[in-house]
Amino acid sequence: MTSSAHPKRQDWRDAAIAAADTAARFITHEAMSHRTLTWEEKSATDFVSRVDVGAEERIRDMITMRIPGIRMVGEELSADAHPNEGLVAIVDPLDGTTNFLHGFPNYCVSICIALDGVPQAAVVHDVARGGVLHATASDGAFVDSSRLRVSTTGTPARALIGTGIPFKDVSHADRYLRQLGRLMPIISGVRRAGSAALDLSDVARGRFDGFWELFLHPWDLAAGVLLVREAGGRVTDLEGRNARLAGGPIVASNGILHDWFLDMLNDDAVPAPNPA
Ligand code: 2AM
Ligand code: CA
Repeated sequence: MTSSAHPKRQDWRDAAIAAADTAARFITHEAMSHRTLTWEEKSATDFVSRVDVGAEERIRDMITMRIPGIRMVGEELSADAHPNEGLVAIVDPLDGTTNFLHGFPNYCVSICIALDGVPQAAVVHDVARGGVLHATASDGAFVDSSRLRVSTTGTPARALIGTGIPFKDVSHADRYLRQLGRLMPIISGVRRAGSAALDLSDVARGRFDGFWELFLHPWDLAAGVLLVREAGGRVTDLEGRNARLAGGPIVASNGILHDWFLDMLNDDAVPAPNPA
């Protein structure tokens, strides 16, 4: 156990798995009537429904009952709470709301338990397709009971890269399109599936060799960061510093491709030679 791993982390993981399961059951039930849901606008392209809120209420009730003294940092009910102080549950009750509202089967529940800014336990429950990904600090990452490992791809031409296209703050669009333009001709493919937590999960399970997005909130990234690290990958900002729970730009990879990936994403850097 490293100094950053807390002895209670497995209890916290079990509480997070149970809370995510409760929320997933609720979301699955509500998915049958997704066409009649009211879309409320958080901004012109960012929506929320009573399903997001109902799922977060269920998670909050279970987590605070099972982990006394914990604070919630939740996308819908406590988004302004600070993710870096004390014992917190960083929660996206429905990551991929736009997908959910369209009946596109790529959405999940994401919960990270962190202590003083260090992730201790993480769960990403893949609601539409099934599967519970979980990790505890220093003990590895798993899907159900199978160990997760990042990919071993070291050749950019074979890399499948996930991304999030800016959808709210389009001031990032030019920078993003330059990044995409440099990567597109030399990698195997780019995918934008609409749930950052599932994108990071796909890096952890070796389906994606990398993932980047220019702005993410704490609840989009917290659980996925621990999954990728515990599966042997790397998660940083665009400068290569460890990704922070407070949010911002994010670059995740299998580790082997990371320095090359950072070079490709930075405007002023000369792309490194092919690492293969
Ligand atoms: P959400 O569904 O929890 O809001 C990063 O792309 C994140 O942005 C996604 O995980 C998703 O989280 C959120 N998001 C909100 N609106 C979006 C949109 N119109 N397209 C893509 N992602 C969106
Ligand atoms: Ca959400």
